[in-house]
Formats: sequence, C-alpha cells, structure tokens
Amino acid sequence: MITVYSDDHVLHDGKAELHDGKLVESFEMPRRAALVLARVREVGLGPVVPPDALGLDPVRRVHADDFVDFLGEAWDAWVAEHGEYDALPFTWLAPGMRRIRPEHIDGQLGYYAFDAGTPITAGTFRAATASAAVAATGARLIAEGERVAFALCRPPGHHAGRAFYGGYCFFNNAAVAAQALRDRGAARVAVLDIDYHHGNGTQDIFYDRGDVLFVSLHADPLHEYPYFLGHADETGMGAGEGATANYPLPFGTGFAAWAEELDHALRRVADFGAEALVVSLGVDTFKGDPISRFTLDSPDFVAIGQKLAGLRLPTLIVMEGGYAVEAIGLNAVNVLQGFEATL
Ligand code: OKP
Ligand code: ZN
Repeated sequence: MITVYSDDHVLHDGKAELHDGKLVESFEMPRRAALVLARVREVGLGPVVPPDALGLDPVRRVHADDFVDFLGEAWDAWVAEHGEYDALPFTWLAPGMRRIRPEHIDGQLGYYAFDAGTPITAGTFRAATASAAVAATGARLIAEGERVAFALCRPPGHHAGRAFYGGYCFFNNAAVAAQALRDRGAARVAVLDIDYHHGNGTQDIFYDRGDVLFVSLHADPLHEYPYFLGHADETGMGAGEGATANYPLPFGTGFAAWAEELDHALRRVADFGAEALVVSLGVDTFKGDPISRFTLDSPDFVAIGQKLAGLRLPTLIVMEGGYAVEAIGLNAVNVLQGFEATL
C-alpha cells in the first residue's frame, strides 16, 4: 500500500487548547504523524511518496474563497494586533446575532472558528494546505488504479466545513479527496467516517449533494464534542436527501457493539453504489485515548481494516484523530495491515 506523506505537517504546532477550563498542551501534535509514519516504515507497508504540488486548487473545490483567504492571512493579522502567540478566538455568534464578517482579527476568528481548541500558528496555513494535497494525491492514485492508498494527513480535516474550522481541523482532507475523485470521473463517492467524533465538517460540505454519501459512526453528540451535529435524524437535504447517515453511540461502546453498527454503515455504502470510498480514519476510538470514551483495543483495528476491504471498492484511507500517542502508530497501521491482508 502506498502512503502519501508530507513533512510540512510539523509547521503546525499549537501550544495550547482550552480543556476542562484550563489552557493545556495541545493533544493534536506533530509527534502523532511522526509515529504513524515510523510504524508504516517499521512494518514495511510500502512506498512513502510526497504529495503533488497542487497549491490551493483542490482546497477551493470544497471550501469558500473568503474562508480560504482568511486562513491565508490570519496569522499575519493576528501578529500585527497581538504578537507572536497562537491565535485563538474568544467570542462566537449566537442565535439572534448577525453574520456580518468583522474587520478585526478577533472577530474574524470567532466568525470562522467554532471552538477554542484549534490554534492558528505561524505555519498552520502551509501545513493545512500540504495536508489537503496529501489527500488529493491519494485520490489521484486511487483514480489511476490503486486498489487502496493511505493519506497520512496532519492536521486532520473532518471538522472543517465549507466556511469554518475547528476540532484541530482547517481544511477538510477527506472532502478534498472525495471531490477530487468526483472530478476524476467517479460518479458516486462514499465517505465513511469512523473517527470517535462526528465529522460535522464533512457532513456540512456534502449535506445537500446526492453524489457523495456521508456515513459516520461516533459518540452521541448529546454527550460528546462537537455536540451540535451528528444526530440520527440528519439524513441530508434537497438533492442530498438520504445521502447522509449518522450512527451515534453511547460512552463505553466496545468493539462488539461498534462493529455491529459498522456493518450497518458498510451496507449503506454498498447500497449507495459508490465507485470509490474515502475512509476518515480516527483511532481515537481506542480504549487508551485521553479525550475519548469508547473501548476498542489494538487488535480490533486489524478487524476494522478487514471489514473495510470487504466492500471491494477502490479505497483511500485518510488519517484523522487519535491522541493516545504511544499507540497511534500501532492502531492506525493495524487498520492498513488488516485491509491489505484481505486483498
Ligand atoms: C478532533 B478529531 C477536549 C474536548 C475535545 C476537540 C476534539 C477534536 C477532535 N476537552 N476537543 O475528531 O479527532
Ligand atoms: Zn476524533
């Protein structure tokens, strides 16, 4: 299996996030991708290739221009106002307020962000752009005939919507890949999101589209981040009616119950008639994850890879979350090895 990877991810290195009322060290850190890459090499998974030089073209296919431009300018505007310290918003729109884009950077951060856990640093824009290019390059490999490929994206992407960022995500790598597959001729593409958290950004981008199915297994938003999307009654709208499916699950869900829901999700993908599959792979469903409350164990991730391969679709696996850093390489690459063993 080919892995697409860029060193540019290290340019995004947030210092802190708001967690339990305190500013704590960011859970989403460069070491995550380094350890996944190390494991890819350790098991000899296959070649590791750099992304194509794509710039912002694949990003602009799924994100609003003003949002992309904002992320490109935010750091300089922030430094001019406040100095060289990570940019975080402190106020947001509530219902009844007006969605008029502020001119001050502090207002703009609240206008485009939906949480206080996603710092913008000096290299964030370059890292996020490279991460999206990793996903788009993976999509090209699939379109050109690879049966499966791994996009080792960092920062992650599934919380980033058409015109918002948050949840450690800036550009939506899985959405970029799905759109790239559409643009290269796949009539129908499915995105299956198995990160612990709901992929609210991916759902936002494709909610009114019938050509991209979004299916997600995640902790119930009544109890877990991102709280305001991911309920079972969200099924799409307009041309996208019936092309979104959410499977919210309780705290403490273990592999047996989780895998049963995965089987439902896989059936949805098969019934949709997708020509290609993008998997948003978070391994924060792991029992040792510091911010999550499912109880999957490392060998379970091999079984997940086997189940994914059972769809017999050209598949791009895109890295999302996973914060038990010592186990992230083992868990993520277990999925890839499980998949490959089933080919
Ligand atoms: C990103 B991905 C910490 C709350 C969680 C945001 C989590 C983002 C997860 N107190 N903060 O889906 O893995
Ligand atoms: Zn997650």
